[in-house]
Amino acid sequence: MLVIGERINGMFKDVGKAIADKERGVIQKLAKDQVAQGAGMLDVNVGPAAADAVEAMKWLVEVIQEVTDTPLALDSTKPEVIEAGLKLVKKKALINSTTAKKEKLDSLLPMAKQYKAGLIGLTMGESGIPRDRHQRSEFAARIVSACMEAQVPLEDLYLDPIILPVNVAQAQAQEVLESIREFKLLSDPSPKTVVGLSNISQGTKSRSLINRTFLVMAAVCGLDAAIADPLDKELMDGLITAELILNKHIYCASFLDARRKK
Ligand code: THG
Repeated sequence: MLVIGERINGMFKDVGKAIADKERGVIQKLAKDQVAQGAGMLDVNVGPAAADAVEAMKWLVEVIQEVTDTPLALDSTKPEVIEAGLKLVKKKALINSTTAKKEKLDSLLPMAKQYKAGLIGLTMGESGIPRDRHQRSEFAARIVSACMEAQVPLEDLYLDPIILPVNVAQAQAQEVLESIREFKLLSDPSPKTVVGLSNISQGTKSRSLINRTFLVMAAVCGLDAAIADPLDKELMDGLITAELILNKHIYCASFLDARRKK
């Protein structure tokens, strides 16, 4: 499974402050540490407070790329912020994200094509957050057909069923797991699937335990990628162990040491 490091997000106090005060070292350490602990991609989100989001995205992308060439997921609700990042990336990037709304698809699909970027499709539309697996599939199908029309390769599409916090929307977690299975049936080649893992535990105690348990369950359903915290060692060990049991790698007595990043 691809782990997309979630920590470079202005939603976190340390990162919000680093963006405001231009503290390169704070961002560069988070970039290096996440990669060292197993992130195959880094999410980059300037957060809600950034005074000039376009400038903040440019600064983050440049500062991160000075210390790693790990690909970046450009995370913003504003297409102009995403495009500012796309202009600077050295590796194939992931646009995070479009929704099934027409105006979002109309601006982000041509961007994915022009910059040869991957694309996350959040399965929500005009009516907002999906109610159940059926609405998720409906939005997913709209995103898949829009990609086909715009000639964005389906191999580049990651569908996101949208995880909600288990303390306020308990029944949704199972809907998300079913959606991960169902999205695979929408097209050939299948779209990939991704979740923003830490959403599930927002506002709860035992965050790490809830995140780790859900990630293992989602792995069984065939989840391809998770925006998650690779600095959570127990999360990463849980994932390695789930993938062992799913026969993704060969057992040996030291399977954890063998798969852990040094
Ligand atoms: N799907 C996609 N992209 C996403 C999400 C998603 N990007 C953002 C988010 N969801 C995934 N990333 C995070 C990052 C942080 C947290 C949750 C998800 C988080 N932050 C602490 C909180 O809110 O309690 C911040 C507290 C602190 O300062 O320490 O939980 O679903 N495509």
